[in-house]
Formats: sequence, structure tokens, C-alpha cells
Amino acid sequence: MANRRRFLSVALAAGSTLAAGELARAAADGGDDRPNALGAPLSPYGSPSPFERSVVRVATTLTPTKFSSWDFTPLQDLHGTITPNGLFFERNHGGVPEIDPAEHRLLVHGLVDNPAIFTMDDLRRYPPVSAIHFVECSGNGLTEWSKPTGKTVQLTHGLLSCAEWTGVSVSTLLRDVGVKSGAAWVLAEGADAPLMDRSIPLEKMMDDAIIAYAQNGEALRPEQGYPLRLILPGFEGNMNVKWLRRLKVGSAPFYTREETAKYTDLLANGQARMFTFVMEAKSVITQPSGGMQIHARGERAISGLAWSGRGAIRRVEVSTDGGNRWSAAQLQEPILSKALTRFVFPWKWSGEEAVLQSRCYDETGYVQPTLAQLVRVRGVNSVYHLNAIQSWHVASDGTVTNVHA
Ligand SMILES: Nc1nc2c(c(=O)[nH]1)N[C@H]1C(S)=C(S)[C@@H](COP(=O)(O)O)O[C@H]1N2
Ligand SMILES: [Mo]
Repeated sequence: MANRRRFLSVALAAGSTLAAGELARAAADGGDDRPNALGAPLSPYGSPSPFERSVVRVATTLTPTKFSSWDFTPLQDLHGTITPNGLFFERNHGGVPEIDPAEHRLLVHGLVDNPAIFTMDDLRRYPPVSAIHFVECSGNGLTEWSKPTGKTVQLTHGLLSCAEWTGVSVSTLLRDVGVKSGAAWVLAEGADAPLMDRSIPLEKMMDDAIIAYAQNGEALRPEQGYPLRLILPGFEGNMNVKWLRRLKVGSAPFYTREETAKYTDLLANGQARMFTFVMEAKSVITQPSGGMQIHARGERAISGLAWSGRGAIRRVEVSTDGGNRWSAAQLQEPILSKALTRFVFPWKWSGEEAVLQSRCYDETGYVQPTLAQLVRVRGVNSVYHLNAIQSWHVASDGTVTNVHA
């Protein structure tokens, strides 16, 4: 009963009250005077309502070409924790190759007993595994180190998406080919123009790595690596090699371009961090967020996402006064390891200025840092791994903007 009363008070705050006559008329004709016309015919593959046309990935003009580029997931428009396949962010170093799965092969060689070439059919004969995990580009938020830049949460945090991945456990495959003693690292290589490659600790490959051929129930999208990609739960996006064509087992890292010239973090003392694999815990409020306008005062749920590359999210706190006071948000099920977790926080806006922030804790006890704390240890030369607390300023006219609090 308490819940019901509470719901009604929210409904009244948000909607408009109806007189009894209006209510009866609305019930009789569905609130519409038109007769019920026939609808559209069947379609072989569904697409979103035309009214949702503005919910799209957007690219920025930061990169010189459309081939080595990225676009961002519209986090502000999404619900729950799963990213629809057509809105999954893209980061491509050399465009999206078109690969015929009948022609595609995966070569597994190096320090193995039985080097092998797998067809897609060979891989599908293994027992499939499915798991829900986020992929986050370690460059997510790169514009935010020195000053608030992205106008929307799409631009500040949208190199982040989450899907249910299905494929073969890398451990199953590697056990099948037999890993030789002395093996410690695996090179994963893509079949795209740059043959993008990264070194991955064998331990990670034997733990929870997946060679995925499906995403949210259907074959991978071309942009996500069709027909095959590596999923390394919780590791930086770059290592989740798409269009996977080769795994080479070795005894040491391969020191590829993507882990030496790129994907390292230059510290203030001139030294660079290398092999920064894990995406540390991070959270962001998506509703309301930058670029939005709050029109009405009163009850308004704050909602957002939290995630950690080290495991499950344990706690999320929300502050509406720029970090002076924090209160626990409610975590929505399912709360999965290395997956996006949705949090909600009831809020009442009475027209005063506010600074909205979220702060998360993961199962290891790690607490999401403020930007000042992060900059103290990393300096401002870094491009990658910005996981600081995000602040949204709400002006007294309801305008929401990106600020550094
Ligand atoms: N072969 C290949 N794999 C790749 C890339 C690429 O350009 N080529 N981009 C990487 C980067 S930097 C990221 S962040 C993720 C992005 O995955 P998505 O495009 O499916 O979102 O893929 C990674 N895997
Ligand atoms: Mo990336």
C-alpha cells in the first residue's frame, strides 16, 4: 500500500490531472478521435519506431578519417544495461572489413602441441558459452582530463556498450590444441587492414576470455567484428580484437605498436605505464545528463550506469551538491561481474542549482576517484583510463551541463 500511494504521488507530479468526463472519453476512444486504421504490414527485420530517429550513434570530428575513427553510444537514451546491437559504439582502426564467414579462418599456433586452423563450423561444434559484459574503449573520456568538453554523456562516456556475448571459451580451445610449457602470453590479431594485434596474458585467456560469434542473440554485427572477435571481460576495449584471425602462443609479450606507441599512459615524470589492461570502476549519471533541460519541478528519478573491470559493482552513491553529501543509490538486478549495472536514485528538484555526481565501489573495495585524485597520480599527459567522477550542473532554469566540480 505504501508503494502504491508513493507511485500515485509521482504520477500526479509528472502527468496532468483529468476531470471525470475527460477520463471517460479517453477510455472510450483511446484518447484519439481517429478510427483504428490498419497498421503497417509485416517486416522481415524490425527497426526502431520512426519517432526514435534521433537515437543514433554519433561520431566526432577528432579523427582525420572516417576509417580510423570512433562513434559513441547514445547512453542518455538507453534503458536497463544491454546496448542494442545497432547502437553499440564503434572503434575501427582501418574501417569495417566485409568478411565471408565461409572463407574466414582462425589460426592457432606458436607454443602449442597441435597448431590448428579453425573454420566457423569447427568453432560452432564446441559447447557455446554466453556471458554479459561491457566493452569500454580506454580512450573513453579522453577529452575530459583538463576541462569539461563533451556536451552530452554520449560524448563523455559513449565509448562504452554492453552485450550478451556467445561463443567458445578460449580455455576450451587452448586445451584442445595443448599449450606447451613456458607459454605465458598470446598474440591476438585481427583480419582488418591494420591487422590490429595485442599481447594478452595466458592467465586471462584461460580465465574468462571468449571467442565470440554472437552478440545479443544474433551473429556479431560487422562493426563488432563479424564473424569472430575476442572478448576479454573487463580489459580495455582495444584488446578485444575484432575480425579475429590468429592466436599465437608465446613466452613473452609481443610489444606490438598498439601496446608501445599507443595504449600507454605518459605520467608527469616522463615514464609511461604499459599494459594497463583492466578498466577500473567507473559510474556516470545518464538521466539527467549534459545537454538536457529539466522542464518541471518535483519528483525526478536520477539514473545511471556503473561498471568495473575487476568484478561486480557493490555500491553506488549519488550526490546532488557537488560531492559534499552522498547517499546510497539503489542497484537494479542483475548485478553481474564486469557488466553494466543500472542504479536509480529518487530526487526532488525544487528549482535550485545542483551538481549531480555518482561514485561507485566494486567488489574489491576500489572506490571511483575524483578527477583531482586521479590527476594527482596520473598527471594530465594521459589519454587513456579516465575513470573519474562525472559532474553535471543543473542551473536554476533546468539546463544541465558538463562541469568539473
Ligand atoms: N581488429 C581490430 N580489433 C579492434 C579494433 C580495430 O580497429 N581492429 N579496435 C579496438 C578498439 S580500440 C576498441 S575500443 C574495441 C571497440 O569495439 P567495438 O567497435 O565493437 O565497440 O575494439 C577493438 N578491437
Ligand atoms: Mo579503444
